[in-house]
Amino acid sequence: MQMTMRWFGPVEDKIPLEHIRQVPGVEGVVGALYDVSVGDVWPKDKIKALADQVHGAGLKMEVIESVNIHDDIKLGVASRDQYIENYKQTIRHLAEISIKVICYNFMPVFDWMKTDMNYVLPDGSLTMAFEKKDIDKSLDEVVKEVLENSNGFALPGWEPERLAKVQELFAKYKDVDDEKLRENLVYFLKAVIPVCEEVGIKMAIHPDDPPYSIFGLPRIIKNRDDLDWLCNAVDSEANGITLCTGSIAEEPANDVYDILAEFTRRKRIHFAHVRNIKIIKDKDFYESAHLSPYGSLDMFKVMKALHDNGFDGYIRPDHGRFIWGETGRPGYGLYDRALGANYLLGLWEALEKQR
Ligand code: DNO
Ligand code: MN
Repeated sequence: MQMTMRWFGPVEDKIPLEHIRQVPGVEGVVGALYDVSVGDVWPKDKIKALADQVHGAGLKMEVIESVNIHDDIKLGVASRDQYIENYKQTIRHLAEISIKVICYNFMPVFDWMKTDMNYVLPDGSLTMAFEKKDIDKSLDEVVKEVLENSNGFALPGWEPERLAKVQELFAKYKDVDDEKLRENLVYFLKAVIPVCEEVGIKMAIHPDDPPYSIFGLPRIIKNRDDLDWLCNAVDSEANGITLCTGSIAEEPANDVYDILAEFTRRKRIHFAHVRNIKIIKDKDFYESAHLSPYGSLDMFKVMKALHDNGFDGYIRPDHGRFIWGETGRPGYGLYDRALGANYLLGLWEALEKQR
């Protein structure tokens, strides 16, 4: 198991690598290039420069989050073949600098959805929350609010240039239902997985966040059966999962511990995002501190499901609240992620010693 933290690079992240290096037990960062447009090949020299910088700070970088998928691939239009060729080239470039896992997602139009980026908890800390009443508004209104409330940061998967055309994007998806989206994912995986096998990289899909349809968009990575379908669709270890406990738990019907156990056993969880969420009511929730008593998940059971089934991948505390006066990119407070990482490492140490 390798504990990591996400780092948004020298321009986008105000947290210096030197500070991440001081978090006990954190061995590496999960990185990405943020100045390459979705769909373009990631240039080798840029990846190398990023890796050199991370290594220079005494940290590893073996996971990329995310190499995002161009909408044309999700839509299944003719131009997808060129974008898939580009993706394969990016995989080859990443393998050359020893990347082992690529996290990606297959959510149409936008990545994760939260309705409140600065939700105030009783102890005065700030977190992200999702309340259904806030997405019952018009699409334009919701998108505008998310972009305005992101504290001036470009959120992952929420590129303002792309979302400026959100209505056009939605129109393109009008004939894409779950079945079609599944076909398009399989088409993509059949093309890239052989390259991954050849160069020793594993793909790891992030579940839909939230794991149910919003704004009528198709959603295909929501629960145990979807993950089972994914694994069987292209039966290769290189076709794997980023198991995000928070995302999966946003659907209260999902049994997170069973899902963790099953897919760890099947050797498909290459990367784990471990965070806790607190269900407020129905499916409304906020992202709580990591400790079990603060959220709806039992984090001991989460870590035990990974541990007892032989988890040997990368892990990171997914999100962190803002505490101790820190501000910045919503969801990525350093202090709370550091506390989370150390809590998870503590649980892991206990599990190891009890073996
Ligand atoms: C939120 C993250 C997601 C995740 C992507 C993976 O902060 O968990 O943005 O990186 O969905 O492709
Ligand atoms: Mn996640």
